Amino acid sequence: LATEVALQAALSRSELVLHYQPVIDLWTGRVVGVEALVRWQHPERGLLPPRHFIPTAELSGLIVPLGRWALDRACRDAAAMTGPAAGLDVAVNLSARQLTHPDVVRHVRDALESSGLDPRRLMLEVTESAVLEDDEVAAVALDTLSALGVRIAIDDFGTGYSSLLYLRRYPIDALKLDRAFVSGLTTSPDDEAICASVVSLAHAVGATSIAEGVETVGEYAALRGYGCQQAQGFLWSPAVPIEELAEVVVACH
Ligand code: G
Ligand code: G
Ligand code: MN
Ligand code: NA
Repeated sequence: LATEVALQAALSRSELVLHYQPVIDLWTGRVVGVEALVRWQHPERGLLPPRHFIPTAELSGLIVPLGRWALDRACRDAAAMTGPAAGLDVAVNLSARQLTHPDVVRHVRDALESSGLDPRRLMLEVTESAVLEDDEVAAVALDTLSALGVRIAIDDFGTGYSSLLYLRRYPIDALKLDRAFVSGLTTSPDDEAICASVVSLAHAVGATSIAEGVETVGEYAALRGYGCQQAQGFLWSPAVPIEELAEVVVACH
């Protein structure tokens, strides 16, 4: 695992990069957005996935500057997207520490203003645990962000708890169905029931249903059958550098 000192240095040396995974509208088959996922371009160890350094960032509090960097970068990249990638929505992961940080609204507003990105193109992904950590503070932050026009998604939906309460309490625009359930589609009747239920729950509360980690045509067909609206996964594309995005968008269509 990365140390705090090494990660701090990486952040100041600009060794972090964002890759973008396409999100597909299952009805039209078109790419409608991307999820921004951070990687560390390590000078010796190569490209490191988030699990090597996000836990350290969370524990040390570096997740706040790291997350702010990701937010700024993603907004600027999205605003500058051209050709086949023009106008795509962008989803950015927000950790619990960011969501409950006193300056979170200012950080998001600054990222929008300095990039010129239409707030409606930005979706912030928060986990159930993030919302749980500081209920009242999270509620105020989410309401304020929502009023800016930014959309809010619950990431890894179904893996935390009290999920249903959040739907009533927070301005939720999308539910991201966790990969754990999606990978059981076509093999586990329980996972099939869970996926179908989350999709209809999303529909019932007026939220967009987004499936994660779709790898097979069978999973895709099942989700489409349940009425799931959007999906992402290796079936279409992993997260790719911004330079490759236009090409990937064309290939997905
Ligand atoms: O890309 P990969 O599937 O390895 O990402 C694993 C997880 O790392 C993501 O699901 C997400 O929860 C987390 N992650 C990726 N990028 C960011 C980021 O910019 N901020 C935060 N807080 N988490 C991220
Ligand atoms: O935000 P979250 O932690 O859910 O990020 C999604 C993670 O899942 C990313 O790290 C991404 O690299 C990974 N991922 C995306 N699509 C697939 C997929 O189809 N299969 C698997 N196994 N992982 C995926
Ligand atoms: Mn996510
Ligand atoms: Na997730």
